[in-house]
Amino acid sequence: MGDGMLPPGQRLAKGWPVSHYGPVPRFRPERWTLRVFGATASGHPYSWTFDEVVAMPGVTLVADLHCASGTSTTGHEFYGVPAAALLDLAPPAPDVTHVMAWAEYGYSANLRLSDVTADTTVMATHHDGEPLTAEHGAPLRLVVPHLYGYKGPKWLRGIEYMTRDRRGFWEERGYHNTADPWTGKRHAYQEDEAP
Ligand SMILES: Nc1nc2c(c(=O)[nH]1)N[C@H]1C(S)=C(S)[C@@H](COP(=O)(O)O)O[C@H]1N2
Ligand SMILES: [Mo]
Repeated sequence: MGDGMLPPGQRLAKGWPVSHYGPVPRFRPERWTLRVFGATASGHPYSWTFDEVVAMPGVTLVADLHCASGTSTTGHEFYGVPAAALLDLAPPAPDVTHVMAWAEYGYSANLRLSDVTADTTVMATHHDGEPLTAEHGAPLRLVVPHLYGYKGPKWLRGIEYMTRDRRGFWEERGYHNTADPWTGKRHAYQEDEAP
């Protein structure tokens, strides 16, 4: 949004707190790949090294982040590769409706295909002109500013194309499957219909 408005029930945090489940992984460039797999149009998986990802055309995005626990941080400037660009390089099969975004240690978040192709959904390498720090998701973090923070995996390693929806890490643990912060609905029991 970037206009100073916060979603319902959110309060502004001081600075940029670090919040995630589990340890911060160490980046090993020689072992690192970004994979696209599952229901690709070609039937084959795709894989890129980190150097190949950073060579893709990048965009700058100013975004606010909203954690479902009730804190928001505003005015982040992210630089990175639009997620839509990756979908152009590795097209999904026609019946793909959702993706699972996978991170180190098995963290995952399910997204509608339309969340991924949104022009504000970016695989960020930089924040406010500096490389992302490890605790904020280096080397690659999915930024999905129109959804609660748990839909944006730090330490992104893969995109799985799915022909139907499946719940990710927090979605399996009682958090809302859609995660639109502007509805104020954080929990699975507030879902209108079974996913
Ligand atoms: N890999 C991974 N990514 C994650 C999480 C996590 O536990 N593991 N937590 C998410 C949640 S709930 C939030 S609110 C944001 C917090 O990002 P920050 O620490 O940069 O503020 O990271 C998201 N990405
Ligand atoms: Mo969060």
